[in-house]
Amino acid sequence: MAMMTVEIIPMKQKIFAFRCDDGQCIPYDIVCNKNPDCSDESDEQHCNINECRNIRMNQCEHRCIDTLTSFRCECNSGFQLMSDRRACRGEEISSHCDARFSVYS
Ligand SMILES: [Ca+2]
Ligand SMILES: [Ca+2]
Repeated sequence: MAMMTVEIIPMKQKIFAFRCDDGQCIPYDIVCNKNPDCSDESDEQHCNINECRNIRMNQCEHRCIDTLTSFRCECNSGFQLMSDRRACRGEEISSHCDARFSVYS
């Protein structure tokens, strides 16, 4: 008889789903498991590459978040990611000042 398994499914399986290039959604934990689960096999492409280690690959202006098959850029608080998914724009904090360059006379 089948046991109820709902209670022991790790939270991440409920939250994260991977969208294949063809639009199909699969659980995140079968991405990059060396078995093609997307009909177009897009879940097994670009696996195990940390684009965030190479600034030339990610070109994120602020922060880079490595994901299994790709990566994404994030911006520091107060900044918004631009439509190129790389650059960040936002309000400069006007009081920002580096104390090392202060001049006392
Ligand atoms: Ca897979
Ligand atoms: Ca990656």
